[in-house]
Amino acid sequence: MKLYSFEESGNSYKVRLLFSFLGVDYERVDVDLMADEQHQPAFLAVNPRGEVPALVDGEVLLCDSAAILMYVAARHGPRPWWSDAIDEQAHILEWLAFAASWVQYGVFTARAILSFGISANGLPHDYRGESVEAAQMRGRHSLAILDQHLATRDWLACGRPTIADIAVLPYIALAPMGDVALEPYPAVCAWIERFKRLPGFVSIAGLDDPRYRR
Ligand SMILES: N[C@@H](CCC(=O)N[C@@H](CS)C(=O)NCC(=O)O)C(=O)O
Repeated sequence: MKLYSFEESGNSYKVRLLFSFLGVDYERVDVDLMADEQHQPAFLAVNPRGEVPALVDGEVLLCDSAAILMYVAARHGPRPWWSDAIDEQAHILEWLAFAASWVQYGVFTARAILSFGISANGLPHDYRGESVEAAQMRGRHSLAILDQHLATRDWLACGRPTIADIAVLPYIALAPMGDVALEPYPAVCAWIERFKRLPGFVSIAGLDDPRYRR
């Protein structure tokens, strides 16, 4: 399997985490987002969306982290990271959707603006019309939702670590890079620490030092 990825991309990191947890070898192709390689013809021929991650597995091409997580987890499972039970699958999908909406347009966007000096996807990198305050507000709201959910459970779905946790955790744990503090959310902080102790966990720049800037 070939993974198109960028070192500091949290969405790419999700897939690298799953590969590491599974102990699966893969070929990694770096796409430099800061040099705009994602918008050059060579990469657009792979992923017309101009985004990483993208995964190629034989004839299969997948251009979204949620789809890639599901595909890889199912191929190497379905348990523990995915499931063969339809109710568990639906609960995992609830959180994959949360990652692609609340998280992407909340803490993801605040981090992109403040730590990378760029706007979020779909806009030119130098577009300055996006509001960091709105992204931070949405980020804090999503943290409150998560904190309430995790106050009575260790993992987001199915009573075990799944791709739901892998999809949601990275940008939440990186929220301080967008000046969104985690301290007011103790259940979220405990979940992040639990996740870091999973065998095979790998880190990303900014996780332990939120002052990290591009
Ligand atoms: N829905 C996509 C979003 C992927 C995404 O946001 N990718 C970012 C990096 S984390 C990207 O490639 N941005 C391109 C750009 O900023 O031009 C997914 O979950 O994979």
